[in-house]
Amino acid sequence: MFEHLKAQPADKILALMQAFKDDPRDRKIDLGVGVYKNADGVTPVMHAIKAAEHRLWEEQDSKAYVGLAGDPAFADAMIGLVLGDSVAQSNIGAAATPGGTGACRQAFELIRMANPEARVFVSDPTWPNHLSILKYLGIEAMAYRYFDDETRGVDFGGMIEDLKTAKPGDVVLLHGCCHNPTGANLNLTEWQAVIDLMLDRGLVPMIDIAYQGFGDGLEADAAATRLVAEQVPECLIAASCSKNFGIYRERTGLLMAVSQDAGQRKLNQDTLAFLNRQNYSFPPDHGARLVTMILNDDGLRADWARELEDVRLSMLGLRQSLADELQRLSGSDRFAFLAQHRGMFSRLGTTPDKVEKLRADYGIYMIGDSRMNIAGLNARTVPILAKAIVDAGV
Ligand code: PLP
Ligand code: TYF
Repeated sequence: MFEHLKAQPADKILALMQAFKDDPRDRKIDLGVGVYKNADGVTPVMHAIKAAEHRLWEEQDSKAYVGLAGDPAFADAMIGLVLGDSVAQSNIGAAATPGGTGACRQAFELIRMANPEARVFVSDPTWPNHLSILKYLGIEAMAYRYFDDETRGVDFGGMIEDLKTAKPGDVVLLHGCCHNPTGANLNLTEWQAVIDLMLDRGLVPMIDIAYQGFGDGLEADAAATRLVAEQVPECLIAASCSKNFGIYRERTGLLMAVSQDAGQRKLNQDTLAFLNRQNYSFPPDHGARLVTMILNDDGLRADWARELEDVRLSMLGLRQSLADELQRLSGSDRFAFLAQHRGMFSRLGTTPDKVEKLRADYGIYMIGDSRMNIAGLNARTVPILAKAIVDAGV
């Protein structure tokens, strides 16, 4: 049997992570995988998570199974965080999933079950796992223009033009904030235009929100998702807790199915539970429990929000100093977009050859499409990167 297996394409981001580890050079700089790192290059356990774990250790007296959709208290807390009061809780079916990846996977499965004809429109570029999971599930992915190579902003005209080719029932996958891999985002006026188009054409939005709190703040980063959820008849929202709670390996996420028709909720909820059962029975609980505890406790929540805000501001500071340094060294404003982008990533917008040159000659690791993890920088490495970018002729 095993001899029939075919080698599968590797995840380029994870392959780069390994290449970085294997590089013996001291001066190497890792701007690859999307993991937050502080100025010392450490991905810390957040203070509120430590405190919640401590409390959980003292108070938890059972690890028996919870439920197929996870603990409803986790869903309620996350719905509050992501959607605020934009949609009545009674209109939302939700299930805990292993991370945001699990939420995306379950969302795609639900789409395929509900409408096998549906195609999923994805931004060009998007997070590579979107494409690989869609392909694996046999769902047709259609790219819509998104990144403008000239301005390094959003090609909004191209995006709208491409979305106009979608048929009723097709799904539009949108990044709620902090677009991965580009860092370029729609403003709220543009979001409204996309919503109007989706309403006009009967398209179903799916929002992947994996970086709430990393861009313009917890509330601002959720604004677009809320705008969508309160206006469209139905949508799917895949939320990840990996980044904003720093609990990557705990695999914590939530899939929400929002319907303006409250009568639809039970079927949505039951379907999400069914899909969990088919894939892994019960979703992981540890991270979800910590998140619930933090969001429902005023003290822990304030502590968490403060630390998250420090993380956000540190990345904004790095963006600004990199843009400033590049302005100084290149004598031009052509890198100003770095300070406009939001979230963990920016697409530098250079060729694979230059990306390879930066790796080979300077020990700077970014993804082949020139995506940089801004959190991989610090005050010492910003000038090194800026000089390398200019010297390499980017
Ligand atoms: N969606 C996007 C766009 C991401 O960048 C990520 C990665 O962090 C995820 C989803 C899901 O991450 P995880 O499965 O670790 O929660
Ligand atoms: O884009 C990133 O770097 C993060 C982390 O298969 C990640 O989203 C990378 C690859 C992967 C899962 C998560």
